[in-house]
Amino acid sequence: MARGKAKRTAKAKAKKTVAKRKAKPIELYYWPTPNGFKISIMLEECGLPYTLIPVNISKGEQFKPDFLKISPNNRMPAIVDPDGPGGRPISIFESGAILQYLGRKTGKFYPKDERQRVEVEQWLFWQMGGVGPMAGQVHHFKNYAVETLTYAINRYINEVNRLYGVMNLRLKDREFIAGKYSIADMALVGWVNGWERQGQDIDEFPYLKRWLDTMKARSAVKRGMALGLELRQGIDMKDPKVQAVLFGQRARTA
Ligand SMILES: N[C@@H](CCC(=O)N[C@@H](CS)C(=O)NCC(=O)O)C(=O)O
Repeated sequence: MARGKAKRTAKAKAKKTVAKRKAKPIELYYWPTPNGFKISIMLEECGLPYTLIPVNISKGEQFKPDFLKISPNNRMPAIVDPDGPGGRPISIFESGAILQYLGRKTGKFYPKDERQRVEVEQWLFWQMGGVGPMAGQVHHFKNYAVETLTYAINRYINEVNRLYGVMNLRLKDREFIAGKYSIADMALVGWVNGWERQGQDIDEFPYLKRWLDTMKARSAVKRGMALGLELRQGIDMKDPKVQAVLFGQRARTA
């Protein structure tokens, strides 16, 4: 085959492959909560095609054997990327790991430069180990627990207050938590947006408030945080059936 023609054929083939790749949506195992929003926001920001697979955690769908194969910790979010490394499917659980994967895959919102990457990772892990779990405990003891445990409520409200203070100071002289907009901001926004339910007053934290407004004005963030909200309508977290599924879980042996 003539060289020019061979080149053109190779180019056309490559184009076809790209088109094929684009056509394979990422499967998003999801329920509309702050942890779920992290991934819907990232997918929206990157313009990646995805299919929504609801995991109704109030009904125990997180314990379905097929889901546990993807997410052995019986928690959403999780993803399956049919076009993973080497062109083979990959499944990922843990929202932080998913954000990093999507950041590496797309080259977006997760800088390659080591210093900038470390900045992002510090704040991403700070969210994963701090803001998420602590705000989650406030939600539990303040809003869901059938017993009122003042000590527990105050302990977690205070810890979230401390964390918001850290974030507020950090944002005093930078627009986003790691400087430039990144996956760390996406990990935080769904949680900070719940400040009222967490017994906080956002006016105490002017820089954090400014950041939250900036975040919520982004159209991908709006779309990400609106995804599937209708699914959880009418679910009462104090319903004993829901509480039996979600609270008091203990080790499973199989
Ligand atoms: N560290 C996990 C936490 C995920 C998580 O806690 N997900 C909750 C909803 S926000 C869940 O799936 N709960 C189901 C259950 O408690 O059984 C992550 O960031 O992905």
